[in-house]
Amino acid sequence: MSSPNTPPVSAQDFAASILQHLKTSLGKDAPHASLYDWRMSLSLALRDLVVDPWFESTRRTYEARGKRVYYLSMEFLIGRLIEDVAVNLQMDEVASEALESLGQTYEKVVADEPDAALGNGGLGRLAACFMDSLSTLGIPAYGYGIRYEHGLFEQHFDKGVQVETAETWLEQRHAWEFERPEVNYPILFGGHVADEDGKAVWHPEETVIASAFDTPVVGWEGRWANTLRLWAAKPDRNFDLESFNRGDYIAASAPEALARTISRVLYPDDTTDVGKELRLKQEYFFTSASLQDLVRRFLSEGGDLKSLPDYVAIQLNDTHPAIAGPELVRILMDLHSFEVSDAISTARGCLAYTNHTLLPEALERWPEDLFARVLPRHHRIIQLIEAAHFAEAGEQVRIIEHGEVKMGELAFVMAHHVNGVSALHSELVKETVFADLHQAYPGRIVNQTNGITPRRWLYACNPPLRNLINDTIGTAWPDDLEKLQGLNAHLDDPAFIDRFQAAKDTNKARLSDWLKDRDGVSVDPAAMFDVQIKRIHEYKRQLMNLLETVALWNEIRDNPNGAWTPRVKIFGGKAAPGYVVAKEIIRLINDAGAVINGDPATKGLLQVVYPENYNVSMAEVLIPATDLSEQISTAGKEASGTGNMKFALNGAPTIGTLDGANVEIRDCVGAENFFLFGLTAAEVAARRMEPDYARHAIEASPRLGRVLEQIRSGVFSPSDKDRYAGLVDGLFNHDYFLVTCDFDSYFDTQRVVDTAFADARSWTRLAALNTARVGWFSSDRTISGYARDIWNVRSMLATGSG
Ligand code: 26M
Repeated sequence: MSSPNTPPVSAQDFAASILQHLKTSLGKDAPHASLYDWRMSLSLALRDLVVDPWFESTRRTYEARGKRVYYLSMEFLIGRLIEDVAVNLQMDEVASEALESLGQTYEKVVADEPDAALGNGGLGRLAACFMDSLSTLGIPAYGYGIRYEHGLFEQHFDKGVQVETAETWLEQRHAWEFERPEVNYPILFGGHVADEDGKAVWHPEETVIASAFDTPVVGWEGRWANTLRLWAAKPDRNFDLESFNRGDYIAASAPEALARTISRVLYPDDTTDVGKELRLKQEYFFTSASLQDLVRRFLSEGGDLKSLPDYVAIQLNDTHPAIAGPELVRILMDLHSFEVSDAISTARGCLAYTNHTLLPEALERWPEDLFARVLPRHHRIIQLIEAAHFAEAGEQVRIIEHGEVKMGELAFVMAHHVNGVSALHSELVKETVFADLHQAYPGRIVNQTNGITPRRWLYACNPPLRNLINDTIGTAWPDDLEKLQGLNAHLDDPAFIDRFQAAKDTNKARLSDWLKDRDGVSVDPAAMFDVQIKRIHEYKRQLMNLLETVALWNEIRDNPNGAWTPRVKIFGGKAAPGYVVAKEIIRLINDAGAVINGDPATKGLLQVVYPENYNVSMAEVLIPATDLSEQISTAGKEASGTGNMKFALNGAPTIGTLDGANVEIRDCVGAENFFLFGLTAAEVAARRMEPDYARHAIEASPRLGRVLEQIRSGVFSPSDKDRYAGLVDGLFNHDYFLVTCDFDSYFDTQRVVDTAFADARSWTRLAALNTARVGWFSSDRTISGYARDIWNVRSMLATGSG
């Protein structure tokens, strides 16, 4: 493997490798090659360089026979990979040079890659950051998930209204994966359970084959590479043949149809859709395949299943793979003759569960009859698990209750550790959703505050700042992010602050060009770029941001000669297709934006921009160019947030509530360097008890009342004046997320931000201070915490870093 900071190949040799792939893998010569051909050739040439470190890591893992991590996640929100791999292999400059020598533009080729959008938002992106850190830290690990044919839908705006179309990333060849046609497992569904000689025997009705596709995940400097194994569903040919031989041609195609649907499409919700049978089948499909795979590997290495917990750490990314508990018990009991109590304790020794939300509508529950129909054996096993749990902890908490199977309770009971994703969230997990189980199993709930990979979220996406940091504190920071603290010593150096400002200006110019090229939108790079990008959700309160925007518009019109700080309000994010209120909020942002942007009275002072189809690669352009990070959720509702960390790392101060990881970000940067507003989680809970709290808040705020009246009366929807009457009435009557209560505090704090931003030098110092002080939020730190507190696994790298 290469030594630090030395590319493994010269630009000349790499150009030759690209040309070789162009010829032998794409069947083209340079004069006839399309952008796609060049992108594929570049990807394959890079992939070649990953294979040796990958084999070496796999060889050492098998040799060491140590414990391995299995990260089970329905979602891996990866984004593009060319730059990620190039950066991790120190090949970014070489790749760029090689392509230029072939007459191509590296940036254009990189931008041709479709995002692998196999996730909805924070939970899926966290899984992708964790894979990067597991490899960087040299921890033997496999990610397991689903190879969706269609990732998250594409979002378009039709007159401001969100319209969804199918995403089709696999219509083009996917350069990074290796198909493993020999790695197949049968996944069984339905049928019935019979008692045969005192043993429960499952006679399933349907079989689907899970087939593996492997993507190497290379860590920093190519020191280690793990595997992301995604399962694709295929029909069971044996089954086909049987009915085919009976002459029933039509029946023979039925399993084909089921198989193809299972890995067809990512569910686009980030709340549960009760009773969707296909979703349950997806969950069982990938969980069963993953467990069969890891058990087969363990046995092939001569392991004794009784000692499985010494060799296997399975992390459940939310409850989506919670069926892993009963499935592992089934494998141990039905296939390996374990006693029920041994099976349960062995499975529990392997399993840990991460909770990502307290929102009741996001906690998975399955109607018991549906569950028993799809997974009859697991239904029985869950009853055994519940009985064992009652014997151990008493009968306060049931797993099956009111005709529903509660996946959170199942995951909790079957896990040796349960973790929340920020300090505040983990405490709330103990006090609310799992209060009774916390009493029954004290010590089981722990915290692991989320993190982000600094390779993608600073080094790769922000070259100007990366270069400044390298020049200032050296190059050891990408895998030891606390080293950024070294920047603190330079915060009062005018030359450093000038360069920091120049880096931000470069990024803002780049975003401005990108907006112009893609959407034809012009923005003033001198204005404050105020950015809120995330899924559209009532609790995240994009609506409050929009209300503040309208209030500011009013204020500027009332006082056109005031010393206003020019702002561009940038929104980005998708709503779940069935989430009606979220879609109304999107439409209102677009409608209000059109009116405000068309108003000559506020031109140059206030602008609303909402680029459609927000995704990982859009985030990589927006975040480095951001001046102000909006993290304004109702306190107690955002489990952690990870966008908040990305902004701070890239030098954007936060306006935010005391919610999720905001609390810890504020601790790191210092209270005086964080624009805090709003009620605390405890105050939120208390305020909800007060009768008519929203009405009172509106009556107490003429500024808010005026904005709501404008929206209700059709100022932003003149052709359809009542369009937003329902949305506004909702705020008066059931403002569950306390938009009205926090509005004044938010507006006032935004004016403090205006004043602070007007002093350019001190603002830039504040921005740089954010970068210097948030190194703790590296996902390397998070993964080290999981390895130490939950998994009991160690790095394979002699010089373990981070
Ligand atoms: C469930 C059922 C059917 C279809 C989809 C779902 C589903 C998918 C994603 C439910 C929840 C999902 O994600 C929740 C999520 O993204 N939570 C976020 O997790 C981040 C990482 O821990 C946190 O930073 C965010 O605060 C939290 O909202």
